[in-house]
Amino acid sequence: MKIKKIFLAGAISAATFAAAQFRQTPLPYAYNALEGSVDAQTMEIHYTKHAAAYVANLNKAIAGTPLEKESLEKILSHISKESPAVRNNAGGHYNHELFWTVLTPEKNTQPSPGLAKAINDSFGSLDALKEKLSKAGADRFGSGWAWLVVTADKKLAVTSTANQDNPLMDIAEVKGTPIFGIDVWEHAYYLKYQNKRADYLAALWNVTNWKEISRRYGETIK
Ligand code: MN3
Repeated sequence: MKIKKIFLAGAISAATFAAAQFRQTPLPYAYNALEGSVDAQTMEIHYTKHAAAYVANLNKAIAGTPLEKESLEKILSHISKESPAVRNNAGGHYNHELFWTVLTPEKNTQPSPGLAKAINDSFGSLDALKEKLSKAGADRFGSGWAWLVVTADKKLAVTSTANQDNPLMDIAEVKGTPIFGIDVWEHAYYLKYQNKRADYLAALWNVTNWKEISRRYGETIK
């Protein structure tokens, strides 16, 4: 989310507003809301330390550059021309803002009829899609993300990226609009699951927000 710079006629100096172009959206649930799948301590550290650092470092990296006037999506679209600091932190901010919204304490959310049909057409079944996404997350060596994306031709695809890269970046192997993403950095699961990334991935299906994923799908295929 971008904050518009507001300059009050001489009352407050421009410098007061020079920082904090991008900011974190408040977490849409309590730190302990996903207990059972994601423990409260992990959620709190993840949101208030890791994700907060990405946005702070992004703002630092773009300060005084033309990127200050661009949307996050726009920056990601030409990331190959930017510094590693912009790449890592713009990606990190985008990815986490998405991640919080595609999880929910609400039980048994379901894909919309339109998304359910697209999933069946592309993967055979919802279970087959889950298996493919979990495998993409498990197979990602080191840190990164697994993604469900809508490609330019409006098809669904599963992909994975390293570090804080994502499918909106011009350097991505598989490009598309992410509608679901799974953080497989150790910071996302290590306190509760230690080395058992597969257990974390399996548990996330209990808190997956299919309502929000369906909303994003609908927006993307418009
Ligand atoms: Mn993370």
